[in-house]
Amino acid sequence: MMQNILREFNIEAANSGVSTGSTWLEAGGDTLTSFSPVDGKDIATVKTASRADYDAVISKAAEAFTEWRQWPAPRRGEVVRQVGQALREHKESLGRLVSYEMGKSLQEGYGEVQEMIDICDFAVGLSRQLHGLTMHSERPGHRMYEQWHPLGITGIISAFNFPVAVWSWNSMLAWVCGDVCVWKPSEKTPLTALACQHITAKVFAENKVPEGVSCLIIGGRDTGEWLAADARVPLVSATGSTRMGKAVGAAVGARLGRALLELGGNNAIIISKDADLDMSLIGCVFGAVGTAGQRCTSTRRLIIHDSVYDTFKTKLVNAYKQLRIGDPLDQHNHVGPLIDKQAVELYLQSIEKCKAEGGKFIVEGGVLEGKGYESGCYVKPAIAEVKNEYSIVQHETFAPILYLVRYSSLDEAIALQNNVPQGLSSAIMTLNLREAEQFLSQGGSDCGIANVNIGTSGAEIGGAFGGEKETGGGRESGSDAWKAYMRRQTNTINYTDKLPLAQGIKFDL
Ligand code: UN1
Repeated sequence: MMQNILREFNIEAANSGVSTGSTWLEAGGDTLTSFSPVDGKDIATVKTASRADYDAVISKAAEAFTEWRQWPAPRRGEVVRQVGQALREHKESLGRLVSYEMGKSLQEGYGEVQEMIDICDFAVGLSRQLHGLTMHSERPGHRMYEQWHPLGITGIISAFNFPVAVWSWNSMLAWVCGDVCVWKPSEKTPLTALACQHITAKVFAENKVPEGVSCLIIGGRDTGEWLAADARVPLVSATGSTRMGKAVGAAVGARLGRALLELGGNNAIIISKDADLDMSLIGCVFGAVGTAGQRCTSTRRLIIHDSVYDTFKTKLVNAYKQLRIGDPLDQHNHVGPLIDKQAVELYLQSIEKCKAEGGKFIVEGGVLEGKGYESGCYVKPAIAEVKNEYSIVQHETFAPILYLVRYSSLDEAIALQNNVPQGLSSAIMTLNLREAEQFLSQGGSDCGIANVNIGTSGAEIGGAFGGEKETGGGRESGSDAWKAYMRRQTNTINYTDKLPLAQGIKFDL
């Protein structure tokens, strides 16, 4: 079955990882092998970009931009509409490939492709709504307004956990905005990127979109560094760890470029004394173990009111007993593998650090062995009772480890929720209107996403996605996130035969 899917996306045993659209370059960099954490097999190899390949791609992209920016935005939207259509046709196979290469459940693989389809639809509508404001000039016979123009090359650095959706949030918006995209996907998930490039290239060729509007450069850390340092790339949108984001942000900032950063989270759910505990349970367990705890929005901490702490803890422990861990392509299972053995190592180290700091595990972790677990990447979701200030709790571990903290007043709960370096997603489970409103108020959650009676993960594409503090401050996807992909120009037009100066300044010759 997987062989058919690879064939459907023109993926061979050995591939080039550098493309400007329909053209695939003879890539000159190292070879990397894509490994499936599902069964531990090597799937295919990809040749990465050398510096010369990278420069060739950027030149092609820059050339394409001068043409693409002249296309009317709704016409660009029409191309994106067709990309959405192609994704609908390939949803089953692309979702399966995501699940196989990355290890998330098949349902979540499909869900990821659905997010791509949704952002295409959103971008199509947006292509007729890239509007600015008009202002009243202080001078007679003058008109002032602003327009949004295409920016140029958008560099997209994406992570393994949403190997294709995050690229599409960026690229679909960037394309309707008139930008061209150069995508550096995670080197852990190159094949899903190749598949997307093939899907897009076909639609683009049918619409005579210039070569260079959709570029792919598979490579390691140095490729990301080239993008970050390159003044020809006005915007670099990067998703990944805070460590990576700090490096990208500093390099882009040093040349005064624009960085859109979507980095780590340390997301908490407050379980109030007035929560519907049964309903809350689903949100908490899915948030903590879904995608094996490898979403930026995964639930890392539960902050539970004293009066419901023991009851809710018992419910959690019972729920965890029912979790089925195994092949994510088998829809019977709830939890798939971690991305690779290095992630397993970090998971184990985090458990040890937590224990050393005094954490008490009420659901023990561990690596699974035996039939079905040959890849060595399957781990048990774990739960520990901790103090919020433990250094391990302050840190994002990309694995299914859930920390429990108790509280007695809502002010204390909100302080605990905010008291971490990251600020992505947050939630409160409560049926009490006063509590919900306090949590959402300016004195409440300090995160980019704050929910009531749903968990921290699973955001819809219609809202702006991103967070504060070490999460990086960027916003992607819905709302007015498109503005990051364009340059704003303020225009003042004088339609009189006088030239009055602003601020009443007199300057007579
Ligand atoms: C991410 O983990 O980088 O809200 C993105 C969610 C998804 C996106 C997560 N829609 O969980």
